[in-house]
Formats: sequence, structure tokens, C-alpha cells
Amino acid sequence: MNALITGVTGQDGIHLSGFLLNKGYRVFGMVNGQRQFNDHRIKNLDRRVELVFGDLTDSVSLMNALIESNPTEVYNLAAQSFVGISFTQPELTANVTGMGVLRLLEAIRRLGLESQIKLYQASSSEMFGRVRETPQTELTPFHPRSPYGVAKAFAHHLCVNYREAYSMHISCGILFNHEGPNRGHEFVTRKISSGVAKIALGQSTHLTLGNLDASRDWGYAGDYVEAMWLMQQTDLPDDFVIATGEVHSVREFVEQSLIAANLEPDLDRYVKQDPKFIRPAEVDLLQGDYSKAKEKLGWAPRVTFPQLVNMMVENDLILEAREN
Ligand code: NAP
Ligand code: G4F
Repeated sequence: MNALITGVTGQDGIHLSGFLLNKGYRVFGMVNGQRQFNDHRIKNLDRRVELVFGDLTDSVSLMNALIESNPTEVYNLAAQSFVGISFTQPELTANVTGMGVLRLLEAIRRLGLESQIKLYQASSSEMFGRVRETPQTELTPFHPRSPYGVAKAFAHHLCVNYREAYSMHISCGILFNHEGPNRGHEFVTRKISSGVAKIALGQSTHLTLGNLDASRDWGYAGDYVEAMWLMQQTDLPDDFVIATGEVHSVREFVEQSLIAANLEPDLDRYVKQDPKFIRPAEVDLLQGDYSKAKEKLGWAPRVTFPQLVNMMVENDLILEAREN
């Protein structure tokens, strides 16, 4: 079976490509053509991943990627996925994260592949934004708080519409924050785990962060890609919240990281705050209810919050020691 993953060089793409290869899939990863020459993240991918070239802003390249990979399952993980940048590059974010999904859906239709392909769309808990209820379910209304959240909500509604209008097998995973050693350094968890590792190794004295009170439902990316695959195996496509149901603040993530590195959990000593990391509009708290995924997919998270933090800090202690 052939699977095409867009965004294969990202955190989830790395986990999902490994997961699908282990299941015996032939895995095609869509990457920007120029990156093949110098991107270290491509070098990190399993060598069995076959590269096809394409970009969510270029319809012709999407059709070529679909023709070349001839997939039965497509996982659309590609996005401008950093909320912070979406405030300074809103047009780019709308074009990639929102319109890119329209281009992909239309590419599938133009090639007449609607009944051959099952599509997974990476929807986001960021769509809930200023939450209308807690915990959030598949039925909680959206109130996005960033251009990224708005673009994801557009893409989500579009996928539901194409599912209903053209009977396409499209499932949207409304995934809450998920992290791990492959997380990009722009996101707060990786910024903390690598910053704490540098402090523990004597390479730095403190971390500089924004809002310490923001709270998230943080899970492990390795657990979450399994849910993506399970959604593609159902007879009927649907939308699923994927979360742990547990909430921790940024402050707690720092404390747990300091403990993992055998340092005192003393934020006054190790953390400075800088307003440049405060967002124009914030998502204060996210907490997901994954009951539907548990009931219909048999999915549940495995890695706990302390295990996740330990995994990330231990990984960064090794990386930072090697690099410096
Ligand atoms: P990520 O690490 O930021 O990876 C994003 C991927 O998208 C990268 O491979 C990137 O390629 C690719 N990309 C960016 N612009 C593109 C374009 N114009 N055309 C094609 N590819 C492009 O994100 P992630 O954490 O793996 O998340 C995967 C997906 O899940 C994203 O859609 C994200 O929005 C969504 N999501 C993530 C979370 C989370 O907590 N991680 C939660 C909910 C939803 P380059 O390397 O070439 O830039
Ligand atoms: O790690 P973050 O940048 O993740 P955020 O904004 O929750 O978005 C992530 O999760 C979404 C799912 O809900 C995904 F859709 C999205 O693609 C991405 O993966 O920030 C988490 C929280 C925010 O409240 C932010 O204000 O941490 C707060 N924060 C505090 N100081 C910081 C910092 N965030 C970053 N990136 N850097 C800081 O210094």
C-alpha cells in the first residue's frame, strides 16, 4: 500500500513515516524540491522514505506528487504551523495552512482520485481558541485566536464540506499539542527542554519566555500518529479529538524540566520573561476530551506528562553536550 505524507520533514512526519514503514507501507514524503540538496531534516528521515517534490502553494506540484506516489492514503501534515509567526506572516499562513488544503482537495478531484484516496487532515485544538467549554469535544464551537487558528478552521470546514459534497473519505484529527524529541525549537516545550539542558551543562544561566500561565493538554507525538493511522482504517470518515485530558501550565513544564535535569525547580532563578514572546491574542487553556477516539478507534495516550518531559530533557542533554 502506498501512503503520501505532506510535511514529512516536520515532527509528526518523522514519527508517522517510521510508523507506516513498520506497518509495511511504501511511504512517499512530499518535500520542497530545493530542500533535497541541503536540509538536515531530510537526512534525518528513514532512507526508505521516497521523496516526491511539491508545495501546498503550487497545485501543479501537488498533482505531480499524487501521480508519482499513487497513494491510497494521504496524510496532510504540511502547514505553516507556528502560531507566533502567523501573527507576523498572516498571508503566508492563510495561503499554506488554509488555501493549501483547498489545492490538495482539488488536486485529488481533478485527477479523479476521490474514491481511491483516504485523506487525513491535521486539524488543531488551536481552532477552539477562546474556549466555549472545557473540556473540548468534536462538538465544541470554534473561536480561533490567531491567523493560524483561523486558517486551520477554514481547512477543517472545507474538509467536512468535501466529505459531504463529494463523498470523499476525509477524516480530521483535532489534535491537541503533542511534543517529543523531534519538536521544532520554536515551540515552547522544545525551547524549555533545550534551554534547561544548556543550564544543566553550564552553557547558559536562564531561559527567556513569554506567558508562563498558558495551559495546554500536552501529549507525545509518537502516540498521536497512531491515531492518524487508525482514522484512515475506519469504514466511515469522521472527526476525532486526540488529547490526554490532562492540563499543565508552561510554568509546570519548566518546573518538571528542571527536575528532570536535577536542578532546583526555582523559576525566579532560571526564568526571565520578555514581552516580545507575548502574543497579540492568547489561547489561555486547552483540554481535550478524547472519549470518541477511545470508543470508536480504541485509541488512548500512553506516555504521561513526566515521561514526556524526561524524554525531551534527556534527549537535549545528549544533543547539547555533543554540539558544544
Ligand atoms: P512542523 O514540525 O512545523 O512541520 C510542518 C511541515 O510542513 C514541515 O515538513 C514543513 O516543511 C511543511 N511545510 C511548510 N510549508 C509548506 C508548504 N508551503 N508546502 C509543503 N510543505 C510545507 O509541524 P508538526 O508539529 O509536525 O505538525 C504537523 C501538522 O499537524 C501541522 O499541520 C500542524 O499545524 C498540525 N498540528 C500540530 C500539532 C502539534 O502540537 N504538533 C497540534 C495540532 C495540529 P519544511 O521543513 O520544508 O518547512
Ligand atoms: O509551543 P507553542 O508555540 O504552541 P501553540 O501555540 O499551543 O501551538 C502548537 O499547538 C497547536 C495545537 O493546539 C498546534 F496546532 C500548533 O501547530 C502548534 O503545534 O506555545 C504554547 C504556549 C502558548 O500559550 C505561548 O504563548 O506557550 C506560550 N509561550 C510562553 N512563552 C511560549 C513562550 N511559546 C513559545 N513558542 N515561545 C515562548 O517563549
